[in-house]
Amino acid sequence: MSAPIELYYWPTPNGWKVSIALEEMGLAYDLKPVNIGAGEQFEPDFLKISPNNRMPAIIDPDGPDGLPIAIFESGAILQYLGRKSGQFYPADPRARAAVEQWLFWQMGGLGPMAGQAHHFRTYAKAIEPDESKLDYGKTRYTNEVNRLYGVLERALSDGRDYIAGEYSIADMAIWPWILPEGQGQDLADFPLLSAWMDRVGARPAVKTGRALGTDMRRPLDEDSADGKKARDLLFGQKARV
Ligand SMILES: N[C@@H](CCC(=O)N[C@@H](CS)C(=O)NCC(=O)O)C(=O)O
Repeated sequence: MSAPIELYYWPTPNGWKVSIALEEMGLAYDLKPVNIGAGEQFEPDFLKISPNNRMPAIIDPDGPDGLPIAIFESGAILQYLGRKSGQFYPADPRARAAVEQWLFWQMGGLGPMAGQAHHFRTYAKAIEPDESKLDYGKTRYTNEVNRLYGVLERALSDGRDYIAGEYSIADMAIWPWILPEGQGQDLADFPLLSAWMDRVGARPAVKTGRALGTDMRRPLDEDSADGKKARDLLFGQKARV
């Protein structure tokens, strides 16, 4: 039996992708919390693993050549775990391309756009007291997330149960990012997406992965010294060279 994978993690949508995948694939892991609200993502040892000062990241002590391997970026981690376990990432080139297009769609579109929607709708008012200055950003990203929900709804309209056909790492990447309340969306407008959310969310591994470390997280819009410190750390970043 191989040594547990080290999971560098904080309970956020990008973190959940990997905790869900590890649970689904039945891979043993050791949780290594990275409190991004307290600045632990800037610690030199973590930056050696994840030079972008973002979690999630993993170290697999038992890499492809038998040596340890460190990986950052949730999409790359999902692909790695899918290859390692031989699950949820089909080897057939056509099926693999179908999974990858949705995985990259999440990484380059839904994740960043939904992240900005959360920022302008929830967190920015604690930084910019003049809320009228937030209106353009709020509308821009809320509309874009609405468009992206529509893309998922149309994809699911051909009767498929999962986004790339069979259940895959693409579902694991997208599911944690459908958070209608914080993104200004109403799932009643997207019945097929809503049913897919329930279908994926009912999986025991998804429930376990989604719940990992829930008690560690503090709301970023919290009116407290910790909340302010977290916002300064997360939203005031410039190059650190
Ligand atoms: N593209 C990256 C994004 C990861 C990311 O944005 N992680 C956030 C939390 S969801 C983070 O670690 N933030 C720390 C920071 O902003 O300093 C991935 O998918 O892994």
